[in-house]
Amino acid sequence: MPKLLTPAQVRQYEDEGATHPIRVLPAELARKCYLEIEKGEASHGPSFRKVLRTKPHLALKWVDELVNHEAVLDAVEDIIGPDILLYNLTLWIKDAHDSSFVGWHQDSTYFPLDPAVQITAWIALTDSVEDNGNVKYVPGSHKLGQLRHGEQPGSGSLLSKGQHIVEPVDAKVVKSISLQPGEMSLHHTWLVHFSEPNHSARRRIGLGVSYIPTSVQCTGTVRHTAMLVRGVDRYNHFDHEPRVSADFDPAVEPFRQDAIARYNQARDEQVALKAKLFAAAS
Ligand SMILES: O=C(O)CCC(=O)C(=O)O
Repeated sequence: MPKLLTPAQVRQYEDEGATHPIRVLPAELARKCYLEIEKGEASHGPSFRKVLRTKPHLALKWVDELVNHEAVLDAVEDIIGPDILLYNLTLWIKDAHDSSFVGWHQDSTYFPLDPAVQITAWIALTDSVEDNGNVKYVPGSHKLGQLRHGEQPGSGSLLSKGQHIVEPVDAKVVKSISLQPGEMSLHHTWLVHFSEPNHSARRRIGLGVSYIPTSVQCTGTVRHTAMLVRGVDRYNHFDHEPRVSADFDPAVEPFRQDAIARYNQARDEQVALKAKLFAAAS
Protein backbone atom coordinates (compact mmCIF):
# COMPACT_ATOMS: atom_id res chain seq x y z
CA MET A 1 0.00 0.00 0.00
CA PRO A 2 1.45 3.41 -0.89
CA LYS A 3 1.89 5.78 2.09
CA LEU A 4 0.58 8.93 0.45
CA LEU A 5 0.20 8.51 -3.30
CA THR A 6 -2.91 6.87 -4.68
CA PRO A 7 -2.38 3.71 -6.78
CA ALA A 8 -3.41 5.82 -9.80
CA GLN A 9 -0.62 8.35 -9.04
CA VAL A 10 1.96 5.55 -8.75
CA ARG A 11 0.73 4.20 -12.09
CA GLN A 12 0.90 7.66 -13.65
CA TYR A 13 4.51 8.01 -12.47
CA GLU A 14 5.40 4.63 -13.97
CA ASP A 15 3.64 5.32 -17.27
CA GLU A 16 4.41 9.02 -17.78
CA GLY A 17 7.54 9.61 -15.64
CA ALA A 18 5.69 12.19 -13.54
CA THR A 19 2.72 12.53 -11.23
CA HIS A 20 0.89 15.64 -10.02
CA PRO A 21 -0.64 17.39 -8.21
CA ILE A 22 0.11 15.95 -4.76
CA ARG A 23 -1.02 17.98 -1.76
CA VAL A 24 1.87 17.88 0.75
CA LEU A 25 1.62 21.17 2.70
CA PRO A 26 -1.20 23.44 3.78
CA ALA A 27 -1.32 26.55 1.57
CA GLU A 28 -0.55 28.71 4.65
CA LEU A 29 2.76 26.90 5.23
CA ALA A 30 3.73 27.38 1.57
CA ARG A 31 2.92 31.09 1.99
CA LYS A 32 5.08 31.26 5.14
CA CYS A 33 8.03 29.80 3.18
CA TYR A 34 7.43 32.30 0.37
CA LEU A 35 7.55 35.14 2.91
CA GLU A 36 10.84 33.72 4.28
CA ILE A 37 12.30 34.16 0.78
CA GLU A 38 11.10 37.76 0.61
CA LYS A 39 12.54 38.39 4.09
CA GLY A 40 15.92 36.90 3.05
CA GLU A 41 15.98 38.96 -0.15
CA ALA A 42 15.22 42.14 1.80
CA SER A 43 17.94 41.52 4.40
CA HIS A 44 20.71 39.94 2.24
CA GLY A 45 20.08 41.56 -1.15
CA PRO A 46 21.03 39.86 -4.44
CA SER A 47 23.53 37.49 -2.76
CA PHE A 48 20.55 35.64 -1.26
CA ARG A 49 19.83 34.09 -4.70
CA LYS A 50 23.21 32.40 -4.45
CA VAL A 51 22.32 30.96 -1.05
CA LEU A 52 19.07 29.64 -2.48
CA ARG A 53 20.71 28.20 -5.59
CA THR A 54 22.69 25.29 -4.09
CA LYS A 55 22.01 23.25 -0.96
CA PRO A 56 19.96 25.94 0.84
CA HIS A 57 18.83 23.30 3.37
CA LEU A 58 22.33 23.63 4.89
CA ALA A 59 21.77 27.38 5.37
CA LEU A 60 18.09 27.96 6.16
CA LYS A 61 16.02 26.27 8.82
CA TRP A 62 12.73 26.56 6.92
CA VAL A 63 14.24 24.79 3.91
CA ASP A 64 15.63 22.06 6.16
CA GLU A 65 12.13 21.52 7.58
CA LEU A 66 10.56 21.43 4.14
CA VAL A 67 12.92 18.81 2.69
CA ASN A 68 12.42 16.65 5.79
CA HIS A 69 8.63 17.09 5.73
CA GLU A 70 6.74 13.88 6.50
CA ALA A 71 4.23 14.12 3.64
CA VAL A 72 6.91 14.96 1.05
CA LEU A 73 8.96 11.95 2.15
CA ASP A 74 5.93 9.65 2.24
CA ALA A 75 5.24 10.42 -1.42
CA VAL A 76 8.92 9.99 -2.37
CA GLU A 77 9.07 6.69 -0.44
CA ASP A 78 6.12 5.44 -2.48
CA ILE A 79 8.35 5.65 -5.57
CA ILE A 80 11.95 4.99 -4.44
CA GLY A 81 11.56 3.04 -1.18
CA PRO A 82 12.17 3.77 2.51
CA ASP A 83 15.92 4.56 2.65
CA ILE A 84 16.22 8.06 1.24
CA LEU A 85 19.02 10.59 0.75
CA LEU A 86 18.50 14.20 -0.17
CA TYR A 87 21.06 14.72 -2.93
CA ASN A 88 20.50 18.32 -4.02
CA LEU A 89 17.89 21.01 -4.26
CA THR A 90 17.29 24.19 -6.16
CA LEU A 91 14.91 27.09 -5.62
CA TRP A 92 13.41 27.84 -9.02
CA ILE A 93 12.41 31.50 -9.02
CA LYS A 94 10.75 33.32 -11.89
CA ASP A 95 9.90 36.91 -11.08
CA ALA A 96 6.84 38.66 -12.49
CA HIS A 97 7.29 39.24 -16.26
CA ASP A 98 10.58 37.30 -16.10
CA SER A 99 11.87 36.22 -19.52
CA SER A 100 14.03 33.43 -18.12
CA PHE A 101 13.12 29.89 -19.08
CA VAL A 102 14.39 26.32 -18.81
CA GLY A 103 15.11 24.47 -22.07
CA TRP A 104 14.17 20.85 -22.78
CA HIS A 105 16.38 18.75 -20.53
CA GLN A 106 16.72 15.67 -18.35
CA ASP A 107 17.88 16.09 -14.74
CA SER A 108 20.21 13.06 -15.06
CA THR A 109 22.54 15.15 -17.26
CA TYR A 110 23.97 16.94 -14.22
CA PHE A 111 24.06 14.06 -11.77
CA PRO A 112 26.94 11.56 -11.64
CA LEU A 113 24.72 8.83 -10.22
CA ASP A 114 24.73 5.10 -10.83
CA PRO A 115 22.19 3.69 -11.35
CA ALA A 116 20.30 6.74 -12.60
CA VAL A 117 17.62 6.40 -9.96
CA GLN A 118 16.77 9.90 -8.83
CA ILE A 119 13.47 11.62 -8.36
CA THR A 120 12.73 15.33 -8.36
CA ALA A 121 10.06 16.58 -5.98
CA TRP A 122 8.96 20.05 -7.14
CA ILE A 123 7.16 21.79 -4.25
CA ALA A 124 5.13 24.86 -5.21
CA LEU A 125 5.45 27.85 -2.87
CA THR A 126 3.32 29.99 -5.20
CA ASP A 127 0.93 28.82 -7.86
CA SER A 128 2.71 27.40 -10.89
CA VAL A 129 0.43 27.42 -13.90
CA GLU A 130 0.33 28.17 -17.61
CA ASP A 131 0.71 31.97 -17.50
CA ASN A 132 3.60 32.12 -15.01
CA GLY A 133 5.89 29.54 -16.61
CA ASN A 134 5.03 26.18 -15.09
CA VAL A 135 6.91 22.95 -15.86
CA LYS A 136 5.80 20.91 -18.90
CA TYR A 137 6.90 17.45 -20.02
CA VAL A 138 6.65 14.73 -22.62
CA PRO A 139 4.76 11.84 -21.01
CA GLY A 140 6.63 8.55 -21.27
CA SER A 141 9.94 10.23 -22.21
CA HIS A 142 11.61 8.80 -19.09
CA LYS A 143 11.72 5.51 -21.02
CA LEU A 144 14.09 7.01 -23.64
CA GLY A 145 17.18 6.88 -21.40
CA GLN A 146 19.84 9.59 -21.53
CA LEU A 147 19.56 11.98 -24.51
CA ARG A 148 22.27 14.24 -25.92
CA HIS A 149 22.47 17.75 -24.45
CA GLY A 150 24.33 20.87 -25.62
CA GLU A 151 25.17 24.09 -23.80
CA GLN A 152 24.16 27.67 -24.50
CA PRO A 153 25.42 29.92 -21.71
CA GLY A 154 23.93 33.41 -21.57
CA SER A 155 20.73 32.34 -23.33
CA GLY A 156 18.47 33.39 -20.45
CA SER A 157 18.07 29.79 -19.28
CA LEU A 158 17.86 29.20 -15.54
CA LEU A 159 20.15 26.19 -16.01
CA SER A 160 23.75 27.06 -15.13
CA LYS A 161 25.18 26.51 -18.63
CA GLY A 162 21.95 26.81 -20.62
CA GLN A 163 21.92 23.05 -21.18
CA HIS A 164 19.27 21.66 -23.52
CA ILE A 165 18.54 18.51 -25.46
CA VAL A 166 20.03 18.73 -28.96
CA GLU A 167 18.27 15.84 -30.64
CA PRO A 168 14.76 16.53 -31.91
CA VAL A 169 12.23 16.28 -29.07
CA ASP A 170 9.04 14.55 -30.12
CA ALA A 171 6.74 17.07 -28.46
CA LYS A 172 3.46 16.10 -30.15
CA VAL A 173 2.05 15.40 -26.70
CA VAL A 174 3.12 17.77 -23.94
CA LYS A 175 1.60 17.78 -20.47
CA SER A 176 1.46 20.77 -18.19
CA ILE A 177 2.04 20.54 -14.43
CA SER A 178 -0.36 22.96 -12.75
CA LEU A 179 0.20 23.36 -9.03
CA GLN A 180 -1.29 25.47 -6.25
CA PRO A 181 0.82 26.60 -3.26
CA GLY A 182 1.65 23.55 -1.11
CA GLU A 183 1.13 21.05 -3.94
CA MET A 184 3.97 19.00 -5.38
CA SER A 185 4.85 17.06 -8.51
CA LEU A 186 7.29 14.15 -8.78
CA HIS A 187 9.35 13.51 -11.88
CA HIS A 188 11.83 10.89 -13.08
CA THR A 189 15.51 11.71 -13.69
CA TRP A 190 15.14 10.94 -17.43
CA LEU A 191 11.89 12.87 -17.91
CA VAL A 192 12.14 15.32 -20.83
CA HIS A 193 10.78 18.62 -19.48
CA PHE A 194 11.04 22.39 -19.84
CA SER A 195 9.43 25.64 -18.74
CA GLU A 196 8.62 28.92 -20.49
CA PRO A 197 8.98 32.56 -19.32
CA ASN A 198 6.67 34.06 -16.73
CA HIS A 199 4.16 36.23 -18.60
CA SER A 200 2.19 37.10 -15.46
CA ALA A 201 2.45 39.87 -12.86
CA ARG A 202 3.03 37.23 -10.12
CA ARG A 203 6.21 35.52 -9.01
CA ARG A 204 6.47 31.77 -9.60
CA ILE A 205 8.56 29.91 -7.02
CA GLY A 206 9.12 26.21 -6.45
CA LEU A 207 11.64 24.10 -4.63
CA GLY A 208 13.08 21.26 -6.75
CA VAL A 209 14.38 18.58 -4.41
CA SER A 210 16.45 15.65 -5.71
CA TYR A 211 16.06 12.48 -3.67
CA ILE A 212 17.87 9.18 -4.25
CA PRO A 213 17.76 5.76 -2.61
CA THR A 214 20.80 5.11 -0.37
CA SER A 215 21.91 2.31 -2.75
CA VAL A 216 22.79 4.79 -5.52
CA GLN A 217 26.49 5.59 -5.99
CA CYS A 218 28.27 8.71 -7.10
CA THR A 219 30.40 7.96 -10.17
CA GLY A 220 32.67 11.03 -10.32
CA THR A 221 36.05 11.54 -8.72
CA VAL A 222 34.61 13.71 -5.95
CA ARG A 223 32.99 12.14 -2.90
CA HIS A 224 29.60 13.79 -2.47
CA THR A 225 27.64 14.84 0.56
CA ALA A 226 23.94 14.05 1.04
CA MET A 227 21.42 14.18 3.89
CA LEU A 228 19.85 10.98 5.17
CA VAL A 229 16.24 12.14 5.44
CA ARG A 230 14.59 8.78 6.07
CA GLY A 231 15.49 5.18 6.87
CA VAL A 232 18.93 3.62 7.13
CA ASP A 233 22.05 4.01 4.98
CA ARG A 234 23.67 0.59 4.63
CA TYR A 235 25.93 1.67 1.75
CA ASN A 236 28.01 4.64 2.93
CA HIS A 237 28.38 6.09 -0.59
CA PHE A 238 28.03 9.69 0.67
CA ASP A 239 29.24 11.85 3.57
CA HIS A 240 26.14 12.63 5.59
CA GLU A 241 25.09 16.26 5.89
CA PRO A 242 24.18 17.69 9.32
CA ARG A 243 20.90 19.53 10.00
CA VAL A 244 20.94 23.21 10.86
CA SER A 245 19.46 24.33 14.16
CA ALA A 246 19.09 27.94 12.96
CA ASP A 247 19.70 30.01 9.81
CA PHE A 248 23.40 30.05 8.82
CA ASP A 249 24.19 27.78 11.78
CA PRO A 250 27.89 28.43 12.53
CA ALA A 251 28.34 24.75 13.39
CA VAL A 252 27.25 23.80 9.84
CA GLU A 253 28.66 26.70 7.75
CA PRO A 254 32.13 25.18 7.03
CA PHE A 255 30.41 21.91 6.01
CA ARG A 256 28.02 23.84 3.72
CA GLN A 257 30.81 25.68 1.92
CA ASP A 258 32.71 22.45 1.36
CA ALA A 259 29.55 20.57 0.27
CA ILE A 260 28.72 23.27 -2.33
CA ALA A 261 32.28 23.22 -3.70
CA ARG A 262 32.20 19.44 -4.00
CA TYR A 263 28.74 19.49 -5.62
CA ASN A 264 29.76 22.12 -8.19
CA GLN A 265 33.01 20.32 -9.01
CA ALA A 266 31.20 17.01 -9.49
CA ARG A 267 28.45 18.62 -11.60
CA ASP A 268 30.98 20.35 -13.88
CA GLU A 269 32.90 17.11 -14.21
CA GLN A 270 29.68 15.30 -15.11
CA VAL A 271 28.59 17.91 -17.67
CA ALA A 272 32.07 17.79 -19.32
CA LEU A 273 32.01 14.00 -19.35
CA LYS A 274 28.55 13.91 -20.91
CA ALA A 275 29.62 16.55 -23.49
CA LYS A 276 32.49 14.23 -24.52
CA LEU A 277 30.16 11.23 -24.74
CA PHE A 278 27.57 13.21 -26.74
CA ALA A 279 30.29 14.48 -29.12
CA ALA A 280 31.59 10.93 -29.64
CA ALA A 281 28.07 9.68 -30.37
CA SER A 282 27.21 12.41 -32.91
O1 LIG B 1 11.09 25.26 -12.29
C1 LIG B 1 11.37 25.20 -13.49
O2 LIG B 1 10.97 26.04 -14.30
C2 LIG B 1 12.23 24.07 -13.98
C3 LIG B 1 12.36 22.98 -12.99
C4 LIG B 1 13.17 21.82 -13.43
O3 LIG B 1 13.66 21.76 -14.53
C5 LIG B 1 13.38 20.74 -12.50
O4 LIG B 1 12.90 20.78 -11.36
O5 LIG B 1 14.05 19.76 -12.89
